[in-house]
Amino acid sequence: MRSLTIALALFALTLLIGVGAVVHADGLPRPMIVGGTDVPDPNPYTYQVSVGTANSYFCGGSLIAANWVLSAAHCFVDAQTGAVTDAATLVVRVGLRLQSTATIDNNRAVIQLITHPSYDRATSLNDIALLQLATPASADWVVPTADAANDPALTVPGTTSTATGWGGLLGYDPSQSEPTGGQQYPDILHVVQMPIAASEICGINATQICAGEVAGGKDTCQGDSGGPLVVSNGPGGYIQVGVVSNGPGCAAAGYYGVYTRVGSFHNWIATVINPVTLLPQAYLPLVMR
Ligand code: 4AZ
Repeated sequence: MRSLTIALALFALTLLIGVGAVVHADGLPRPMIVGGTDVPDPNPYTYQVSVGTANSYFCGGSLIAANWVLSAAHCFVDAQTGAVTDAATLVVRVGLRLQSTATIDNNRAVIQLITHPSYDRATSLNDIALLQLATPASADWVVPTADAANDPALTVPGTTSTATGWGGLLGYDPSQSEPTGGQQYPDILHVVQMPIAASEICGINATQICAGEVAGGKDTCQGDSGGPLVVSNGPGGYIQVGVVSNGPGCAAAGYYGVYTRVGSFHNWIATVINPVTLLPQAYLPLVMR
């Protein structure tokens, strides 16, 4: 009887902790990513990585090959000076669900950081970067990426898109630089689903995507940058269509999150990851008669 009571208490506790909204000291539930939920265990978003330094994280990314991570250029380029982060200072964490359970096994050193050569700090255009890992992650964790051919059908306005990250949980208005009382960051990876919005509504460039609810409440936010925006790719699968880039405030009504359109950069990604090896040319002797 007692063991059943304990088992029930543990079950109730698991429900409280494991399901969606975290109840805070003031007794009020708070939204997550903004407006999302904790990812389940096991984590279905195996492609999600955390990008940071030895003891912190500041951005997300995705495994697009066992040893290549797709992320955002603005994660690595100083907004004032344009200086690019030294790849040697970076640590990518793979196979992570809880930041607090990260061990040395999750860590990957970065041997190459390539920010897009046309990344523009003023306009946020071409906000995309690639990181080559010193040791590969599991090939099973990789997410396929959109290309120029399939991108239009995958990103039709109204399509449900999914974003994941350990970024800020609290939305705020574009007139603010952060939520009143400060931002809160989760230990558990969060996920949110939002419709892709029409480009004309957001006033974005053709190489960007915007997503979110017109009423607000669901969005990516600071710390989610560089992370993936995916859409369904048949049963159980995903395909990455966006990289978290920027947006006015977070989850405010009438505003949308802005994502780098992955399909627009497929050729750049392909050339960086798989450079064409130029074979030495063989010339036939010119025979004069
Ligand atoms: C950022 O600064 C950022 N609401 C990321 C996403 C969004 C806004 C800002 C989208 O990293």
